[in-house]
Order: sequence, then structure tokens, then C-alpha cells
Amino acid sequence: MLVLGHQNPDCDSLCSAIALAALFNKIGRPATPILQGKPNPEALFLLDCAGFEQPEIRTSVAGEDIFIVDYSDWGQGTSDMKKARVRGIVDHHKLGDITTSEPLECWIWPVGCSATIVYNMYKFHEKSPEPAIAKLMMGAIISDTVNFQGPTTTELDKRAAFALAKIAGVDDIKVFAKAQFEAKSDIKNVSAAELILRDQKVFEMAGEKIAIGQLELTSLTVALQKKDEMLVEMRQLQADKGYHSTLVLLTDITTLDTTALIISKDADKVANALNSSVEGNVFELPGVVSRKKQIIPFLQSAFES
Ligand SMILES: [Mn+2]
Repeated sequence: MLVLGHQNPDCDSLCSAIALAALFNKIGRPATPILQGKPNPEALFLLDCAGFEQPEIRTSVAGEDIFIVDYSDWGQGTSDMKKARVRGIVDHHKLGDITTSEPLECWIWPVGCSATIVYNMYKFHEKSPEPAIAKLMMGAIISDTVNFQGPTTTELDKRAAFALAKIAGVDDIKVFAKAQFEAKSDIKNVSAAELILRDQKVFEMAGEKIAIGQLELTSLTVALQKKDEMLVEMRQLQADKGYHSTLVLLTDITTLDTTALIISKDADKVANALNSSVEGNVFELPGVVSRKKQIIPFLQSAFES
């Protein structure tokens, strides 16, 4: 069985796939983690910290048994995923559109991170993750919950992360989180084209496609210097893909505020849905850090009403 996260792999997609495959191997269900693409720099930092090799990148899963983590939409899988047998889902997003022809094992909880659910699957099976795996899972929880400051954070996430830190031998989660966040904030040498696609997800609302990327940074200074270059790339992507809107969220994880860049057929509609207003392809979202909880539901109701 192959275990895989979504496109544009982040920490959770990478670490939860590795951790879940390791659990399955412990309970006699042979499994291999794979990736749909190159992991982001923060995920690479975690791999390096834990001393893991990067799983194989595969963009085809036709004919395979698969278990997916951190999504439940066909659109975030490989283009041939409908030709695979989906055996299970671990996720913490809104329910997507995947259906199956056979019963499946589904673990979908409203928590801050898929790794929190995988940790509880270990407990369910009365197994403990190896220290290196525990470190990956802890890092995924720190990432998804923005070190427990994000609005999706639950008690279950905190409990899981602290238990995993203990297994991993990490004495101070805060120190670990700081190094991890610095790794993802280092964007000086990253091209605008690459930045706009980082952590990008495409959402379908009332037949329109809205692409939303997010950069979580300890400071917005360098990103704002690249603003004009990013807008050029976003305009190009928008034209190539026929999106209704292309957004890049620049989220300051120290102040927990977001500045959004937008190219859109109707930028006012998007900004107004989020209680903001656009000025020169930019709008401010104070107190917003979570795309899934503070952005998507509001866009969805504006587009689908
Ligand atoms: Mn996640």
C-alpha cells in the first residue's frame, strides 16, 4: 500500500505519510510513503533534523492500494487517483469529494494537524512511534498549528505534540519551533514563480477556480520586496489556468496577521467576503492565519450564495 499526502507537500503531508506508513509496517500492513512533489523547505528541514531520506516522488498511483493523508479531494491527488483503490483517509480539513466503491478506513477529526490523528492511531493500535518518527510528527503539529497559536489548535494537538517531544528527546518545543520557522522564512533566494506556488491549493466554488497559496514567515519584509514580481507571476498563472482568482497569503507568524496579494476577475468580491478592501492588488487581513478556518468558509458562502 502507498501512503501519500497532497500536491505541494507541506510538513503534515510529508511527516504524516511517513509516520502512518511506519505504523502500518508495525502492525503487519506493508506500506510505503510517497510524495507527489518536492517538499517545501520547512518539510525538508524536518526530514534533515530527523535524519530521514526523502520518500520517492510519484505522480501516478493507478492500480495501487492507497491511503491518503491531509486531504479528501480528488483535485489534490494525482491526476490518475481515480484508478487507484482508496483504502483509507486521515484528514483534518472539510470533507472533500472522494468517494469509493468499497468500504474504507476513515479518520477525519476537527483537529489542528493530521499528525495528531496519526499519533492517536498509534495509541489505538497500542504502538509507539520511533524517536525520529516522533520528531517528524511533532514538527508537523508545530507547523500546522503555528506553534499552538493558530485558531485550529486543539487540546488533542498539544497533548500529542508534548508526548511526541518526549519520545523524540526534544526538551524545549519553543526552541525547536523557532529553528523550524526560520527555515521556512528563508526566502531570499527563492524565485517569485516558486513562492506563489508554495503551499498553493486550488478550490472550486460555484464552478469558479480560486488558487490560494500561503507563505508563513517570521517577517514580511523580504516577501513584500518581491511583491511586484509575484504579482507578475500570479497574473501569468491566472491567464494560463483560467482561474477566477489567484491569491498569495503572506502570513506573519509572529504577529498572526496576513497581507494578501490578489489577481482576480472580481477582487472586490473576494476582499469584501473577508471584510477587507483591495488597494492595488493587496488587502490586509488582521488576525488571520488559517486558510481553512478563516478564509475558505467565507469565500465559499460569498460564491455559493
Ligand atoms: Mn495538515
